[in-house]
Amino acid sequence: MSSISRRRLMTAIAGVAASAAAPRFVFAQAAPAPAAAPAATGPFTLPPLTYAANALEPHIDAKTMEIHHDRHHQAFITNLNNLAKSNPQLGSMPVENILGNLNALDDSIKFAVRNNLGGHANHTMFWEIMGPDGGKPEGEVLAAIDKDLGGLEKFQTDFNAAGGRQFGSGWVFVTVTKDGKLAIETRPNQDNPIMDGKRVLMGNDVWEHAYYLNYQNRRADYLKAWWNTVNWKKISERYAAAKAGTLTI
Ligand code: MN3
Repeated sequence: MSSISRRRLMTAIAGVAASAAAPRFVFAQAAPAPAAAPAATGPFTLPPLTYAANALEPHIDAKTMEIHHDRHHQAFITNLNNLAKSNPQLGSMPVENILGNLNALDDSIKFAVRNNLGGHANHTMFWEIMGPDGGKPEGEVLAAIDKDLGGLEKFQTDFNAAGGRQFGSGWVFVTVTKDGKLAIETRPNQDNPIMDGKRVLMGNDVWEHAYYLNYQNRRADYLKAWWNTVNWKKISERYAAAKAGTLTI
């Protein structure tokens, strides 16, 4: 084979390879972008959802889940990684230890850590205690709901009412003691009962971004529908961890 014909052959092969690769390139471009916010490197990472974004439909729509997880939660992660650049201790301490002792932080970062690490802890818990096919409360958790919160129906009514009363942005939680005692508590903004030395069994996000696309101003409807997304198996695990003293965030 002459060098010229060899070159032609190689050019032809390269052309075939390029055209064969082209659809894959287009496909890769068409794939959903991972996260809207740029992925800053650092000690904090966004925990992936363990279920599809549309898995909680029709109660929480896929678009709300994507924006909430990929943008809102990612923004806390990005901010924390930026804070950790000048305050590396933030990335090496357990989250619950930092949140439980915010006053130990320098005044220059206290407010930012409270909001962003609080937001990270709240949303990490939130994704974890939701999921498709979440079952029903049973065993020790149900016994505690009966004993401390007046039974499942009263608990859900009271929890929804507390979430509805939370003015502006915030969360409604169920706290759990080491003895397994439950209580409904609300917090504004991204505050978390960990900041008061407590532990959270479960909680619902009542910021408008959690429901506005689908429910607009109807927070009460969102609070009611949200129960269909609760993963009771995971909540039972958290309850057992709380009693064992191993529940973190
Ligand atoms: Mn939120």
